[in-house]
Amino acid sequence: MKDRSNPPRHGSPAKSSEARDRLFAAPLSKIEAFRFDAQVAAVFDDMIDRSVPGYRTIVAAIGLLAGEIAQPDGYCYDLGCSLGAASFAMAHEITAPGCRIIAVDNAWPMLVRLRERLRILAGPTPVQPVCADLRHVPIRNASLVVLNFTLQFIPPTERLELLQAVHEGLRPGGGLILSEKIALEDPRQQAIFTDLHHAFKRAQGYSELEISQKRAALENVLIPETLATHRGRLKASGFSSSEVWFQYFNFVSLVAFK
Ligand code: GEK
Repeated sequence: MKDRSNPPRHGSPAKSSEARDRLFAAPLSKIEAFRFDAQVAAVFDDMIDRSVPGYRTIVAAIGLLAGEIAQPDGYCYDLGCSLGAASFAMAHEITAPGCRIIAVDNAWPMLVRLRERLRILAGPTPVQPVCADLRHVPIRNASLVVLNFTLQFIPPTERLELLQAVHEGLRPGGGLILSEKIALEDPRQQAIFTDLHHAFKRAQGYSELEISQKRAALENVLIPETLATHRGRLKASGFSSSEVWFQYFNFVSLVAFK
């Protein structure tokens, strides 16, 4: 058990320094499929904070979970790291000696900004940015793997193979943190949770137009699955246990152990 006497530190810069997400504010004649390009990277902190209920809480808790789970001289992988929020949270909370965080994303504009942040926000555990498709990154000697709202962007037919590779690369007792937007089994619940998520976004200052255009852009790009599907796949990948540690409407985070 680690010493908790130090005050918590969070891996994101102050909210006031962020650019405001207005990417879907004006009417678009054609809605292109959503891509993690330079425009998105420039407003990403604000976009994810105002779109994913509980995002900051999840990121801070990933740091705490990493403090518990990371083993000495092991790697921690942050797959689909974007601007590195989870990596920075882990870097500040891991006390096990000799750890290294491998922060992977295939969006170059995200990695460029992450590298800039590393100069200011680096924590005691080193973070190594890697620009690559996470499906081609070998996972080895890992004590923790984080997929924080990333698996949902991988085609469903490739998800089992990816989780099997993650399981294979984990040391005994290693953990996976999996956060996802989920689909609900019951159509009524699906409708209610969708409405609640949109109400959350309206409360964050997004207009109806922004909400509907972003939703259309994410269609067939972000593919949610039910909690039962995720848990079944974790089991099929070899994980001995999985638990939900966070849920806010249709946004869930699980921790699974090898
Ligand atoms: C956070 N985890 O702030 N290979 C590598 N990266 C990928 C791939 C892939 N095949 N597919 C998508 N990505 C972050 C938030 S965002 C979630 C994760 C969201 C990357 C993509 O470029 C993007 O940066 C990230 O996964 C998803 O804790 O925007 O809802």
